[in-house]
Amino acid sequence: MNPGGPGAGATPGTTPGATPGATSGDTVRRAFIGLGSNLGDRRALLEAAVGGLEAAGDVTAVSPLYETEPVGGPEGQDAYFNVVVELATTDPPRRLLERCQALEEAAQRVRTVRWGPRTLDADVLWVEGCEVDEDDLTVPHPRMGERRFVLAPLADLAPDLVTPAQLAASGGTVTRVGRLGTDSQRSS
Ligand code: A4P
Ligand code: MG
Repeated sequence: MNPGGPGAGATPGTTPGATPGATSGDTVRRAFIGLGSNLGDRRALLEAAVGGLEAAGDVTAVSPLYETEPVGGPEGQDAYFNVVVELATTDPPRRLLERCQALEEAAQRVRTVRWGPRTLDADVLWVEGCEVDEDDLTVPHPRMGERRFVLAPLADLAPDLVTPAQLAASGGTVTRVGRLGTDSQRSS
């Protein structure tokens, strides 16, 4: 991640000058949510999640759809579909986490083993100007800088936030497989 802007050379995942904690309630901020699915009708589950995120503000962009190799977790899992969604939202990070967890619940996600197969994983990746370091919420997402399944779709939407070197150094195989049906009218 390079949230300081082009050429800032920031440490991946940090936001120089960010105010810790929540945002004020009426400031519209750019935010990115990562969505993944490797169980059930992956495409339909991601499309439903993107639709659900419209309650958080304007969905300003949805990345191309990627099929990605599972990172971590038990052997033999099916491949994931992953996308990143860009929002213009007044929600603070914790409200976005609540929305993500509600979407996972709506997808009837069952937790068995960490990084095990799931109908939906919804993570708060980055919120403009915000850093949170609490027991149940870390923003920017602490593992995003290592993961190509996050950085590739994020770089499609926000080349100002991901340097080519960060993308090249990230791990895991990802393949672009088109787009979700919900975003054909959007610009990116
Ligand atoms: N949590 C803390 N910070 C955040 C945040 N920024 N966004 C807490 C979302 N959640 C956050 O998550 C565990 C706890 O993380 C939550 O209670 C929340 O309060 P979880 O969703 O219950 O469990 P998890 O997702 O299995 O754990 P974890 O460690 O969050 O996993 P990740 O990092 O979300 O990775 N491979 C591919 N190819 N594609 C994927 O999408 N996803 C994962 C999950 C692993 N491998 C993958 C993919
Ligand atoms: Mg998660």
